Amino acid sequence: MVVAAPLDVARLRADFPILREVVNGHPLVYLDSAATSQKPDSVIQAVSDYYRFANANVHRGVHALGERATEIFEGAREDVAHFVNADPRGVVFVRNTTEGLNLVAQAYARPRLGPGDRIVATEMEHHSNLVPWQQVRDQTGCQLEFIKLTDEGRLEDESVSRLLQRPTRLLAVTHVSNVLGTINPIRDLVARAHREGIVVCVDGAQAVPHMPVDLKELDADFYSFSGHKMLGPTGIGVLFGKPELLEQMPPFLTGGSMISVVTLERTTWTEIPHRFEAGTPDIAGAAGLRAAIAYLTAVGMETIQKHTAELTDYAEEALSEVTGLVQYGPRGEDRAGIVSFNLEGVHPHDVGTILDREGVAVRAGHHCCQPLMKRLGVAATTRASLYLYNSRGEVDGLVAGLGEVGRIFGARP
Ligand code: 7TS
Repeated sequence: MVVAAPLDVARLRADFPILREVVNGHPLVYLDSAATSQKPDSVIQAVSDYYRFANANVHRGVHALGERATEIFEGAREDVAHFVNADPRGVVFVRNTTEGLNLVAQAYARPRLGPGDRIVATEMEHHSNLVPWQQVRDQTGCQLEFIKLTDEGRLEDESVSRLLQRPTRLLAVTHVSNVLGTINPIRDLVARAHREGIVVCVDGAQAVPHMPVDLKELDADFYSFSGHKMLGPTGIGVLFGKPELLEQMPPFLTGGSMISVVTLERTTWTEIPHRFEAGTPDIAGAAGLRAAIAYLTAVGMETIQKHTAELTDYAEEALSEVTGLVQYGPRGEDRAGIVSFNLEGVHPHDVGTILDREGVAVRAGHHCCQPLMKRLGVAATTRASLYLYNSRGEVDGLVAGLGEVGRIFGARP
């Protein structure tokens, strides 16, 4: 087992220029990395260098800049493949997790499913891994059912067993919940699904940034994630699909860059993964994503996971001391760096607004998980999400800010 070295947070924070911002008179405490992460200088520099020294379109120029741009873009594909231990032929560049999941829904599920088939998702899905499947249900007449949650916020095993059998054809499940922090047992779910011939599509948006992910080991058929949540720029994301499945799929979007031969009558598709990358891609984004992967790799994903886990334990402990505070999500090893809570009698938007006045950035709302809010019996939660650049001092800042909320609302003595 790899023993992760402790993180030197103070040193690492110097790499993130935005963390030096002062917000409403206070040093910024950024606890919203689940929405989007901040970017180190090296990523910002890589994007800028691309435009300064390599800007050209990919896969077409015979000139030097075209070659540089293509090298950056295809190099990014290799780096992504290496980072998540996947075959680069299965790495499709998309805009974000959402687009990757829509691609699977429309190019894999829609042509294959019909009345009598079933898609299974879970009650904890982000809307991005829920609405695309409702669309497929409406387009094909298949059924859509949901794995229930336990009160701790884990997948209910009885529900998993009942639904992971015929007529289920596809399981759509998140690796890590963006509200509860639950880490789902993907490897086990995939094994159970595959025994029944069920294809598995995983939403990896909150997993790849925070823990080592090995796609060969997980064996999921599709796996989608976003660059912007893992220190990379906005506008670039990844859909991994097993090459043998991608080979059988029609394109999702059509146009330039994804064709083999075009006549006025018809078109043949080019090979994977380019078949799924119509139009000029986000080359600058790919340059930034490479730098983000280099940064994460240099720090070490085990180290990042361990740091966040320790900080999460610290936050849970500190928050449990706050009067009238209710926390959601499981406690234990299967928990990522996300802490959702409510303060009795105070709307999360008010909590978020008062915390912002103190320089503390959290997210308040339904977090694009309205069905999960219904399951929890709340309209919204406040969520603090932790990452490699966060410190115990910042968690203390959150707790102090909540003290201020309590004073304003009279919830504390
Ligand atoms: N899936 C999960 C689990 C997510 O947390 C998010 C974004 C997405 C999908 C969509 O990612 P995108 O890059 O395509 O937008 N989650 C959040 C959040 O929790 N707060 O803001 C965005």
